[in-house]
Amino acid sequence: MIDIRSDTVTRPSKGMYDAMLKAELGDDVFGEDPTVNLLQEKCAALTGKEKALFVPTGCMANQLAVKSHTNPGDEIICESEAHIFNYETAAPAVISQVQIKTIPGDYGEMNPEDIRKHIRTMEYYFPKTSLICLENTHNRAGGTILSIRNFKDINRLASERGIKIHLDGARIFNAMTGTGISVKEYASLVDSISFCFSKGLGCPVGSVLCGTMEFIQKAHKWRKILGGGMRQAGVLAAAALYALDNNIDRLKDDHKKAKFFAKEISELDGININIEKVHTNIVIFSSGKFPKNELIKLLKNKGLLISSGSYENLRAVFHLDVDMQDVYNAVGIFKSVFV
Ligand code: TLP
Repeated sequence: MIDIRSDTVTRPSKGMYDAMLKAELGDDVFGEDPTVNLLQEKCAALTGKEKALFVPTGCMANQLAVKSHTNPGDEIICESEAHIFNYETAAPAVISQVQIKTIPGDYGEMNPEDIRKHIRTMEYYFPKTSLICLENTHNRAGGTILSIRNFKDINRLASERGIKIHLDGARIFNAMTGTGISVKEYASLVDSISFCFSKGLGCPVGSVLCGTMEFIQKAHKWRKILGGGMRQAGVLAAAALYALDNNIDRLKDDHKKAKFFAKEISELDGININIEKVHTNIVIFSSGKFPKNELIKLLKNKGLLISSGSYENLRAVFHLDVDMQDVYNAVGIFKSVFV
């Protein structure tokens, strides 16, 4: 089976397993796991933030950020297709008791003027706008990269209005690979940033949240409240350290696979895809020829797993466990279904 449902489906490589086996461990709830501590120091340095916190999932990282930046009754601004709004089971309402104002973007990018219009004024009956959340790369928009100009404009607006910015950088290394802009530069334009080890970087588990000392102290407490205190988590942090050293440079190969795949399937009858917007490892498309669930089934019967994207869209995601031969085979399977 060729599995391009997500870049979350990868298994640890031999080198990663070896690193996990060799990890020095301690109890991280006591702050005594040397491998977790090293990973957190590295991530803080990498993002230029004061401190970092290792967490089990990208969802937890995002939700700790929302919780630590806001008070109950606040409003936060997200792009309409953001992961935080669509795929995190209304956690901002449940955990942080905030409401979300969504703003439709252009391939994930919110227009700063639209944001400006939606920042609440001081009337007592309005909620307080306390946080803007960005997502780079943007998953549901198709792994698109937000422009650095957009970051700068939103950063200027947020600073003028005393609003914090959190960046869901689950795939920030894909953005860096696509643009050459460092993670540190992206991070310098936001108050907090999270990223995932369990996506393109190929780890089995793990994400990290970075920000100021004070912010991470709050997030640390909330991680414990949510039951996310992990003990000998160095076994997972070792995988993450291995990934930082070995699996970033190769992301460019995943982008090549995605572009090749997108170009090939764009030529099939009824496939609707904007190949200009395939910036990284995700390909979003729709099919006029088959209803989405039928196409998923037809491809699965021939040995190819793809996932459902938003609305009528389908999604293919390229990662380190599919090689170029798998991509040729995936294209072949598509062609055989679309004859
Ligand atoms: N994304 C998953 C699904 O939840 C859709 C995927 O297969 O792409 N932020 C972004 C931008 C994400 O894409 C994801 C996961 C997360 C956060 C959450 O990460 P986890 O799954 O570790 O909680």
